[in-house]
Amino acid sequence: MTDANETPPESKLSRSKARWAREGRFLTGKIARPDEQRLPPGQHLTKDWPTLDLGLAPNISRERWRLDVHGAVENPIFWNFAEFFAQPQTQLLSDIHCVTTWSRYDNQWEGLATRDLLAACRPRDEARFVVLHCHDGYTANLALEDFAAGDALLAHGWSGKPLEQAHGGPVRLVVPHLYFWKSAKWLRSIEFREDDAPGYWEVRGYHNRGDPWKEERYSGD
Ligand SMILES: Nc1nc2c(c(=O)[nH]1)N[C@H]1C(S)=C(S)[C@@H](COP(=O)(O)O)O[C@H]1N2
Ligand SMILES: [Mo]
Repeated sequence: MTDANETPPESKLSRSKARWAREGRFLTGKIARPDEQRLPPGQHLTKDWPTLDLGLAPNISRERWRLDVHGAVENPIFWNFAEFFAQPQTQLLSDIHCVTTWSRYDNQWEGLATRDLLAACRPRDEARFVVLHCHDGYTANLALEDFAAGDALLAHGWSGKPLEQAHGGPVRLVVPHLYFWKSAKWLRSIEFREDDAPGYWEVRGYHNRGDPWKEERYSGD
């Protein structure tokens, strides 16, 4: 496991993905609306579920896992898995859209809705951004409104089973309306901030928001 304060690793895939951002790979130049078209522009459907990450796949048991919620909140949280599991449970069905062009429909998630987390930690008025910190050193940033979307959750279950380590278990974020790189795996802490702080891909040429229907793949778009 990498200490999350170290510089996260580069890999063959992360170098390719940084190059794709410079080249504007996969861009179709089309815009679509989610109520008119289920598959965003430039995406293709897959039935299996690829794994994409920096290649570390940290092994954190439910026993060792903790969630640290801090920053601009009235009520900082430090939960173990049992305390996290005792929070209100939500089941949601949603589609995945990865910026490398695969999409996967009808993923069945179970966990804590981000709205319920917000009710528990109570962001202060000045909080406008959220940064997710992960056990492999990965980070992702979101506007508070995107984090608070009604279908966003901290997932511990997938298809009725515990979320697999390869897909970010014990707990990952799922934000279905943005490209999947925002959905941080192996979640360790959640930081609420006044100012934005671009994450791992956002400082490597990827779009700060990442709306798949607007094809917000790269920051140079
Ligand atoms: N901690 C962490 N979260 C991460 C990543 C990562 O490298 N580390 N990769 C992101 C990217 S680019 C994608 S596409 C999805 C992939 O999730 P999956 O492997 O479950 O398909 O996780 C996202 N969350
Ligand atoms: Mo990705």
